[in-house]
Amino acid sequence: MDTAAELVDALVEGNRRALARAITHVEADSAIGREVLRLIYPRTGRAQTIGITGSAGAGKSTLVGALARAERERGRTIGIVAVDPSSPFSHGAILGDRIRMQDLTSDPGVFLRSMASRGNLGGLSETATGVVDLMDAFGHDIVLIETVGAGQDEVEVATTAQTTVLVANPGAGDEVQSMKAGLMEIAQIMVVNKADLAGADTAVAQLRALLAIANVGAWSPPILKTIAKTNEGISELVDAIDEHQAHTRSDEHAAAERERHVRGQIIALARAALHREALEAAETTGALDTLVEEVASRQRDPRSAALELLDSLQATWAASRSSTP
Ligand SMILES: Nc1nc2c(ncn2[C@@H]2O[C@H](COP(=O)(O)OP(=O)(O)OP(=O)(O)O)[C@@H](O)[C@H]2O)c(=O)[nH]1
Ligand SMILES: [Mg+2]
Repeated sequence: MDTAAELVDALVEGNRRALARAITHVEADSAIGREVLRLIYPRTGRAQTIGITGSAGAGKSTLVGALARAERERGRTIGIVAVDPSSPFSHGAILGDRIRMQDLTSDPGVFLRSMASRGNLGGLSETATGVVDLMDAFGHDIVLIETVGAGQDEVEVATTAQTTVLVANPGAGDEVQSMKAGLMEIAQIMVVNKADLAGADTAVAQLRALLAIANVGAWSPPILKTIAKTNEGISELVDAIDEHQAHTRSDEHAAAERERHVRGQIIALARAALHREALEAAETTGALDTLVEEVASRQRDPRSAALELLDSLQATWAASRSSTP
């Protein structure tokens, strides 16, 4: 399994070692990893891809674990991608996730992979989207992606899934209030988790009010209450996900949904690539250093320096892209 083609052959046969290896290549952004992604893309699109996003501690991992168990009960296989927040608590979070998902990791129908968002210079979307494609091509029925909806990057990762589930909590009134209508528009399903705590119905009502002014399309997002810790509402959540998936695949909406999904992916990947390539080029050409001096000495304003940087990097980008097939 040393060439991309060999890895792909083994992976689509359901070889877990090949999947693990391919993921490692994609994370390293190696030439083999890129080739694998190119080769497997035509074999993707079968899995339900589901993004789970929301603020830190909302219960996303608990929900992912509960969802995974419920999906297993329905006889479906699952790939899980957990994007670890780059917070000081990240090690604790990963450890917590391991414990919450321990029983799942011994199940051959489940493949779990955590990845760090820290140190991923604009590469998080690229890596996570690639790993989702690998899990899809491997033959998983469901691919779950957990990200903290903190930064643009994380939100984008979640929204490159076909179905995005936004997780909120009761009592977090301010949080719900501050959820801009824009954030509502990325979600196809809203969940108020920790519904065992006071204020769940208020949170639902607040979300409903926000939804009323949000610009949603043909699909009207349901708002569900869950207690992930005790599996309450999970079966309803699986049903809602299935309904949205049926909607995205229905004759009437499939073309528009596919376009929405792919458009989100292309924009996320372009933004990530732009970010990464710009920073790399700025480092290697020294263009940034010159501008830093000019701005620091007030010979130039930062905004025009940023535009100048983009201009000067265009040629470098074109050259670097044409040299990597
Ligand atoms: N009361 C209550 N607590 C819950 C529920 N679901 C999860 N929790 C608790 O909330 C805490 C955070 O849960 P996680 O699943 O780690 O949350 P998370 O959103 O994945 O957290 P990060 O990945 O660190 O952002 C844990 O102590 C869970 O036991 C619930 O339905 N009710
Ligand atoms: Mg988590």
